Amino acid sequence: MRNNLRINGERLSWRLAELGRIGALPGGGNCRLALSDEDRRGRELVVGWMKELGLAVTVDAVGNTVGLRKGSEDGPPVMAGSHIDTVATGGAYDGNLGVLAGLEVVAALNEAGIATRRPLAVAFFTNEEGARFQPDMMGSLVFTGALPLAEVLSTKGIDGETVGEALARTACAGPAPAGRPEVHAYVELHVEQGPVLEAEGFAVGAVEGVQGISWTEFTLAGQANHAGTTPMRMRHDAGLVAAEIAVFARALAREIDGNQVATVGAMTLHPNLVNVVAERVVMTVDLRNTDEAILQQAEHRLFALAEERAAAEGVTVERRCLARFAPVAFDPRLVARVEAIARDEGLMVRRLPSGAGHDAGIMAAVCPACMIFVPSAGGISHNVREYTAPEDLANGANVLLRLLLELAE
Ligand code: HGY
Ligand code: MN
Ligand code: MN
Repeated sequence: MRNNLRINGERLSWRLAELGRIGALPGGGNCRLALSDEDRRGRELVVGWMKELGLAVTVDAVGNTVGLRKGSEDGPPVMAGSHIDTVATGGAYDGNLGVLAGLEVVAALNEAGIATRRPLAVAFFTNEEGARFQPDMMGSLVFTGALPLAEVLSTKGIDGETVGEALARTACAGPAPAGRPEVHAYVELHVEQGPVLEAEGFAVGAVEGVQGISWTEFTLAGQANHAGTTPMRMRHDAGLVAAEIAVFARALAREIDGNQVATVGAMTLHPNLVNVVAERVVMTVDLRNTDEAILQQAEHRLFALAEERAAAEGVTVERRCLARFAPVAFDPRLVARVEAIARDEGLMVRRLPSGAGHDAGIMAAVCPACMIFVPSAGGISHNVREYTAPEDLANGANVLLRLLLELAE
């Protein structure tokens, strides 16, 4: 009975589409920023499904939500999870797939009348994206005790509201204790968000780990002045230094090559007017690499460049770390199981690192963890055109089903 158990691909696609209607953007895609009203509505929908499936739902102080399916024995559950918050130009699959595929596994087990020895859990963690409140993976960091709750609650988002205020306004918090996780193993199904699987013709990725992440916010302060009357030699143009940092970040990534990536995603000039030399710029630089030592070198070179160019322009520079994660390796036994199950399903599978951060990278600190990737069309993500074919979604969910069943016995 267990061997030919399958998930229901149509129902999985239907749930993804239903969740995708919340925070839907006019031209397609989603905006459900963490602890926004849209996030709250998405949570209500998913918690409703959890309850329909007979799961006991608990919510902790930052809104991490866990649906628990009893096993024939008590003890730490086998957990599937991910996130349902999105970036402002998000797609329908990033995060959502891992949560809804977990619910699909529960539905398949319920329909087949299968009880597992260990309890099963399906979780979504608050603010995985880190787009509104930094750092990313904030919820799973609190869940695992890696980030103090008080520090998180006082964190101010890019729109000025703190996490604590947003939790109060949206009533997303709950009474479950945070920071003392008891999880037997954690498996996260996720879209690759990159081009590798599709370009090389693989159906599944057995993810070996998550690359290191460094998010830095630079505040550059120069002098507002008249664009027409101020001689070039007298300028202290924060906008110029910001541009030099951005150009250097790209050149640095190209020079280091390999897995090094660099992104200037946010930049705000003040007063941001056509005829005023920029007085102040707040900008972010996202550096990542699978190798921690190289990532540190990249950081040091970037910081030195920012200091040097700011001094040359008579601009001051302040730096704030928004997020910093060293590379994480997943449990090799689980990675091997993902690979073996995918092969047994007749699916082409390859190992690869994750370029994106994930809750699995945080959960790996407290229990054996792994990830299953399925292809992203065109390697596109954090973009409303994000897409993964229904067959790929179902393939990934069936690998998830089999691995969860193995771990729960
Ligand atoms: O930034 C990331 O890698 C993830 O999407 N939070
Ligand atoms: Mn994600
Ligand atoms: Mn994401």
